[in-house]
Amino acid sequence: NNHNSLLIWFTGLSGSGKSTLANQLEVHLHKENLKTYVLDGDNIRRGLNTDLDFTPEGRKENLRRIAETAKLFIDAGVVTLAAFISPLEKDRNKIKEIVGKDNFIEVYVEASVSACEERDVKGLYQKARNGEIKNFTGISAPYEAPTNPDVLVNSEKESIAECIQIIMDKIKTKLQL
Ligand code: GGZ
Repeated sequence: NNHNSLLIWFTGLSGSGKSTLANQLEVHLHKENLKTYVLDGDNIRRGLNTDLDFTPEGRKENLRRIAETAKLFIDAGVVTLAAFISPLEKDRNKIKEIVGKDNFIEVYVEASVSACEERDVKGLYQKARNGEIKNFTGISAPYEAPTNPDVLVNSEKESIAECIQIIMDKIKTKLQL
């Protein structure tokens, strides 16, 4: 396929730092003259996937469509960064199947529920505790941590800069930069 393209898939709880890392990584990738695009809840769940909810079926279809979309971006030669909770192992396996293992890096952004809840940037954890939001990952819906991710970063223990460094090393190896 296109040897300068790749899907970097971030999985982790709401508020773990997936989108922050994806957005900062773009800057580093641009310095390597790579074309990039970030797919996240803001541009996908509000557009293509507005019809989908957070039930297990809704998430499964959300992630399937994202994987198919990412595949097109990869075909177009774009380093694609996808930041979605993607809580279930079987759904993540399906993504790898759709995109193909060769073009794929799975990054697990580890952070405990208590740390994410303490940050609660959007107030969603509080709403989940109140019962205003149902099926909330980490509170009332499961998160299955990846057992063998390509990259593991811990946003509680490591700074953003350290996480970026770890992920960039992996990308550079994969793209032979
Ligand atoms: C989890 C939810 C929920 C529920 C709304 N559970 O921190 P955010 O706000 O910006 O990111 C979360 C986003 C998760 O959507 P994903 O497409 O990444 O999820 S999945 O991969 O599981 O399909 C959160 C917000 O949507 N949000 N309701 N019930 N997160």
